Amino acid sequence: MSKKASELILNADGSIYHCNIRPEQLADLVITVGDPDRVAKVSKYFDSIEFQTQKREIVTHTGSLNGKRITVISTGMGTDNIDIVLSELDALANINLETGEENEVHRELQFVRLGTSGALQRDIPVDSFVMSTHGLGMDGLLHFYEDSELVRDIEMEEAFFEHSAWDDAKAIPYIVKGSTSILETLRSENTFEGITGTACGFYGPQGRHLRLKPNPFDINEILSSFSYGNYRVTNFEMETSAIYGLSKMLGHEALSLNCIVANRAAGTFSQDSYKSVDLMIQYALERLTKD
Ligand code: R1P
Repeated sequence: MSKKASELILNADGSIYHCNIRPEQLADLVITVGDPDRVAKVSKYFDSIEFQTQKREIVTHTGSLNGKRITVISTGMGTDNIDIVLSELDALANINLETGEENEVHRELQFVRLGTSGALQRDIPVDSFVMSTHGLGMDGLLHFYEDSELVRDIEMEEAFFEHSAWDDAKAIPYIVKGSTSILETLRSENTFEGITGTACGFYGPQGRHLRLKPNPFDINEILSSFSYGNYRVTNFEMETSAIYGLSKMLGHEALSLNCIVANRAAGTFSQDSYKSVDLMIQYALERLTKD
């Protein structure tokens, strides 16, 4: 089915509307980061950079390391931006931009988020790294797509509804599993694993009380006390559930690795989060590009 100009929007140079990228400028391995300044902090470790662009908060560098081609792109904060970036990168990979037709051969992308996050469990210290076995989305994005139940873990969702007595006035939570193969690539004695809660904001939606009282006030306790089999909720951030849900619906692999900059249970914050994030970047690049 071809697309109207208002649906699949291109810039004058043929690049896609928000990301400003043409298909040949996108690598199959895509590292996503929230902070635009983090893009150069990743690509400085590349052996070479072949392409750079920026539009709004979306900064992109494509290059290679140890013979592996990589695109690193910033999404900005939140799942609304993830909807834009993931949809446009998939279009670059799987739609003929001249005809608007879907390509006959599917091109699979691998998304690895290198983010920052707050731990919800006291035993996960600041400056440690957490991989998301699942994304637990409280942002509602996936419900705007038909057939999202095909990629969601419905049984785990039901266990969470029962545990949390979730209030219907808010977006219904959804749960999607991450890529097992990328998780195994990144797993070591230096990594923690668990369900990552994805919130639609930083303050009220993550239970932070400045002047306005959050509702529910105890969202962190609701999450940290939930377990399902061997899984527990380890951390809170703002992108993973949407990355997992869209990736899976579009036929891609995705895994989030977050550096813990705060421990919400202990009330602590990293003394040097820039250094910890840099160590996470080096750790991930080494594992993603070794044979
Ligand atoms: C909030 O400070 C931002 O930091 C975290 C959250 O998910 C949110 O985007 O991730 P990034 O450091 O990757 O942006």
